[in-house]
Amino acid sequence: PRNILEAPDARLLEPAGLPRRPRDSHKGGNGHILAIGGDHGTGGAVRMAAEAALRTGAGLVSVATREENVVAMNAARPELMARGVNGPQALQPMLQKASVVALGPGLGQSAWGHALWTTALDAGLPTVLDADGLNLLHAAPRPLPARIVLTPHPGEAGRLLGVSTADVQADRFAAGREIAKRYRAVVVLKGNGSLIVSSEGAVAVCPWGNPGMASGGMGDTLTGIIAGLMGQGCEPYEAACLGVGLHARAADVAARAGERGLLAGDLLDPLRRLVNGLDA
Ligand code: B4P
Ligand code: MG
Repeated sequence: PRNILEAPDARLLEPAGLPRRPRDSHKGGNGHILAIGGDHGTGGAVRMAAEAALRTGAGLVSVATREENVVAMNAARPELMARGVNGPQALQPMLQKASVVALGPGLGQSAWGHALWTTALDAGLPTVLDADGLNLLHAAPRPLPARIVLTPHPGEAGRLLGVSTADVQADRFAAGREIAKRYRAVVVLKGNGSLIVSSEGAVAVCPWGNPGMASGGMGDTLTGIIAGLMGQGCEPYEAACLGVGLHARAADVAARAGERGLLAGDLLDPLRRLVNGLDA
């Protein structure tokens, strides 16, 4: 496989690719991310995506989730605007205020998750689709927004293609390209050496990251990072390349304290330094 460092899009993995923030920057100009997910028992997933979007520099981050998650989320991270939504009616006004949607972490596949999923996709906003957002797409194909990033791990990629996880891993380039083509989407095929595939089939490979990242919540964090970058003006492919690179490099910094026991939340501090171009 080709290494990103030899690929024409290598520069997109460099944080220097992030535009400098103007002096008169205001929160309204740095993206309003709406993270949607967090069914019973998986509220942590959507919170991690939302926090990662904040630490990537998003101006505002809202969370649409199950009512039961709201008190804890607001207490632990008051910068988040978390609301309990019981269905599409409650979600609509939140979508109207958002500029980018992060859809899927902890969403589940119940009637609740499905209803929020259809409403969010139909809004047509730039969207990062992950986790159960991808599993629902496999179960019930639906038109996607024009600006869309899909972030499957090999298991989710296999489901989207109707093949096994082993088949995906046997030819990751072919699998990534096929998903990008089928859904006219930017695709991040996660795993050791994550691939970023443009909707035209250009491929970049991430040379960073480590096995410590094989722990719960890592993928949710990546979703929030990519959404946060899109909110700050990056196009989907650029946001996906830059986001995967920042995520993996933040994990490499955090893993200096050991790969075993690395938590997704440990990425947030180094992520902030990297996104600002500081030595982590
Ligand atoms: P789920 O149970 O759906 O896991 P999840 O909730 O999506 O977890 P999370 O969001 O935290 O992590 P994600 O994988 O999205 O699915 C897990 C199942 O999927 C596994 O039991 C397995 O069946 C299958 N599966 C997943 N990855 C596989 C793989 N690589 N090979 C074979 N089967 C796989 O995101 C994790 C993040 O960490 C990504 O950004 C990823 O690139 C990174 N990461 C993980 N391991 C890494 C490594 N070794 N090196 C570099 N980066 C790594
Ligand atoms: Mg995941």
